[in-house]
Amino acid sequence: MRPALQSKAMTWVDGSGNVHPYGTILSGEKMKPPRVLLVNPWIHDFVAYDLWAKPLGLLSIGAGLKKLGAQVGLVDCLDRFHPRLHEYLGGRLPKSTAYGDGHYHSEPIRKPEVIKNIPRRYKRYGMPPGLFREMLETESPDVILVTSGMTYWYPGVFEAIRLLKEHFPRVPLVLGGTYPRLCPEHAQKYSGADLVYAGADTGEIARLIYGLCGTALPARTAAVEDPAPAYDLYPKLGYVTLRISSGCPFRCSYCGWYLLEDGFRQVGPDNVYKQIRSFAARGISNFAFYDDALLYNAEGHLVEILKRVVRSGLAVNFHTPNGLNARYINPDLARLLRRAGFVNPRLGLETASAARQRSTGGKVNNEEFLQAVRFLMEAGYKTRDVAANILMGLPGQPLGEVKDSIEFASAAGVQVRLEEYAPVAGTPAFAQSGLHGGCDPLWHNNNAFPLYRPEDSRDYQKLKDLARNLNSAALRMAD
Ligand code: B12
Repeated sequence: MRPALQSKAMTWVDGSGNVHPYGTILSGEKMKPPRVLLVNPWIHDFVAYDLWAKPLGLLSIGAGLKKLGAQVGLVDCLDRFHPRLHEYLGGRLPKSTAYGDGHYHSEPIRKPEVIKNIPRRYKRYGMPPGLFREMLETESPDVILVTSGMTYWYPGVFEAIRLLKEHFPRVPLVLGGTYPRLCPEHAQKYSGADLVYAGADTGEIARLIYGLCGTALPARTAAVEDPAPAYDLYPKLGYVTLRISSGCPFRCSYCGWYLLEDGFRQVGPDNVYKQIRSFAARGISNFAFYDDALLYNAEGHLVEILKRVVRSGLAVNFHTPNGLNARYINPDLARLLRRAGFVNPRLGLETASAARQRSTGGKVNNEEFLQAVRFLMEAGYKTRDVAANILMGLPGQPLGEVKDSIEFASAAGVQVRLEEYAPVAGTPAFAQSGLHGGCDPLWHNNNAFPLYRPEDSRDYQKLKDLARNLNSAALRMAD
């Protein structure tokens, strides 16, 4: 796990250009609680879809700061449900599906130089910048916290930082989230933030924020450890995302969770159930789990939560965009998932090659996958409900292997979701991807992959077509 080096080893620059050593910001005497503005920036990408995406880290920080007494505001460029966005765009806003996921508003923008040869349109996903500026008019923060998602979304982060700096030139701006955690040097050098924070310690973040504002930190700092995300900052919620564990017991060669988190921890079942119940009481019926290993130790954790959900008769839907580990699905769990409201379970198969399953970490094998599909079908799921995630473009992976994997998953009677491999800097697979640590993070984009493996790019399309055709055929057969 990386230390939060960028916060400790650096200086920070205030709005007037004065440089301060980091140590000088951690004490303060003012008693007035700070006003904190949280910002979730736009996505700049070839494609983006709101698959139940919420900035959970930023919302947890917001919740902790609120508990300490800070005044916290939020501008979420990706909030598709904001009443002002609907006013601003009128009928031009794409509609959500019945489950709350949906397309963002988007506007074409110029492609960054590095990826200019990718023959696809590049867009800004999220609210129009005009509305962003309007929203800033009513804010007067003492400090601004900007989060970030994927490393290759940094251009949207930079755009937000630029506009925030234009509007609030004297307010210290801190950048955190996945991008600076995986690419701290890049963020430090190019982001324009006054301070780049590359850690995830909510207590340290609270001390940092209070220090930056020159405010004395209240004694009750324990309140900021792992607080439930501040969803109350949203005027309207279409769904809620939950992360009820951190870390993962596996260490797959293509995944970088261990660069971001220490060990494996689960949130107590009672706590999770109460959160679900309280959101359900406020009319939320769609919940997406963000966990890397949702079914691990299910007996002592998820099963307890879901039994309470079923017992209390909550009419809710659960979604698993991150994929479930088939190894842990048994007949009882399959029935419980269905009864509790898991509508479209996704299984993370990734590849059907036994050799690659072993060499990438051994999280699941084909027998376990087939068995899980059988249990899910026996529990009442149909072909259209269940999907298998297949990875395409892993370093050294022949395309024939992807084809075999698509056919294998389809023959098992589920839908196939083809995911392009996204290289995560610092992982063993990244080292084999042909990219180097110092490369522009835009190359981490799964859509940029065909550019550095151009010899394969035509075949990628063929594989996508194959998956689509097999999916339709499977649906026709099932009808
Ligand atoms: C949930 C999740 C998703 C969700 C939603 C992502 C989203 N848009 O929000 C879904 C399932 C959709 C998803 C999809 C993908 N994901 Co994903 N995902 C995750 C996951 C599991 C958790 C992220 C999370 O919410 N963490 C919880 C919060 C609490 O942590 P956090 O946001 O980092 O916040 C903490 C700190 O960063 C800090 N902080 C945050 N903001 C700020 C701000 C300030 C100012 C400060 C001081 C601090 C601070 O404080 C918080 C305190 O704990 C991570 C892995 C992981 N374990 O982190 C991968 C991860 C981010 N995903 C990854 C990948 C590769 C993908 C995909 C490309 C996979 C694929 N090939 O299809 C897709 C594509 C995404 C897309 N185009 O939309 C990679 C990263 C890739 C990259 N280059 O950045 C990760 C690291 C996993 C991996 N494979 O290694 N993902």
